[in-house]
Amino acid sequence: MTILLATKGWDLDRWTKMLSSGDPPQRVVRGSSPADLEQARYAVVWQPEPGLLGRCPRLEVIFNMGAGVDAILKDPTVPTRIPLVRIVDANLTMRMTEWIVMQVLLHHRQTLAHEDNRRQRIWRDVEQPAASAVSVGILGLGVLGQDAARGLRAIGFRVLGWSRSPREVAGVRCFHGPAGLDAMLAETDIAVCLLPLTPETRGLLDMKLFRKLRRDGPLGGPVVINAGRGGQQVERDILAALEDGTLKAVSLDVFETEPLPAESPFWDHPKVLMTPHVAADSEPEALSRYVLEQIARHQRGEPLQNVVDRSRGY
Ligand code: NDP
Ligand code: OXD
Repeated sequence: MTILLATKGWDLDRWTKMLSSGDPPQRVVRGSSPADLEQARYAVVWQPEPGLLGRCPRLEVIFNMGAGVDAILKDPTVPTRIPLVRIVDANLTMRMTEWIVMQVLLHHRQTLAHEDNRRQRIWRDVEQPAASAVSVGILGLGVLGQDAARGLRAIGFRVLGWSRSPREVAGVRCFHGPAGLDAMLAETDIAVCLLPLTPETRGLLDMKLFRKLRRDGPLGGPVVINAGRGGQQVERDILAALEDGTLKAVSLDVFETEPLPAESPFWDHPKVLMTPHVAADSEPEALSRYVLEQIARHQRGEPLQNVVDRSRGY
């Protein structure tokens, strides 16, 4: 069987080697010639060129090499009759939890204030609340949100979580739906976004939402952390909220435009911690193994796992 590999900006030789090493061995093609596309039965993609998947007449499964599938769903030429499988992988999940816990702790332990003092050679204590006094509200209680909640609970934070449908997660106060969001925000000191990008979540992180966060919490102002997608944040509102004190600080891993343009004010903003969309990577070895296992299931006639529900958009 032939796998079409189309992963923007990745080490294609390494991926080709791993994907072709399955049992039985799979043939990997990387081009976009009509002959390659004609043969492809499986596609392994990350942000593929728009129109590419629509030109593969014999495709049986699309594997998206990330957890979020927004880049594929926005291409109207991708055939909807073909199952779209996303990544759910312990390696990726663990990395995201590390990043979220790290960012929450950086704000909780007043790192920006200490860095500011350090630059001015000021030796000063900054008041430190206990983790149990700080509420972290996670927007998105899926695979990643639930694992991040577990990590934050282990340190002692109060954890709240919000989803579309009702959820029960041990140690987490759960909210759902539009009404649930306001109730959660009113108690949230640090809001963490781990939502998929859908029409409902686009632009959700705006001034209106920031104003609903708890104002009298122990950190001296609310904090927003976004590792979902840049399309969920209104960047001019983030900058205005940092300016007028609606937000104390933010951590951003994702941006409206990626790579972040050189002229963006985020690069050197004193209230911003940022990383270049690297909150959770997954090792090519782990992802290739996952794809090959799923292909084997498909060839044995067993159901694929983690198939995206296109009607929900995630
Ligand atoms: P899941 O599909 O497992 O979980 C998504 C969660 O979001 C669910 O709890 C879902 O609710 C909730 N949700 C979706 N729409 C809404 C809505 N309109 N209102 C309220 N809740 C909503 O996804 P993952 O946890 O695996 O991944 C989440 C996202 O993280 C990805 O889509 C991707 O955008 C981002 N990501 C970013 C990475 C990075 O490096 N920055 C790496 C990996 C992922 P319900 O439970 O009811 O279905
Ligand atoms: C993902 C990502 O969706 O890395 O997995 O952004």
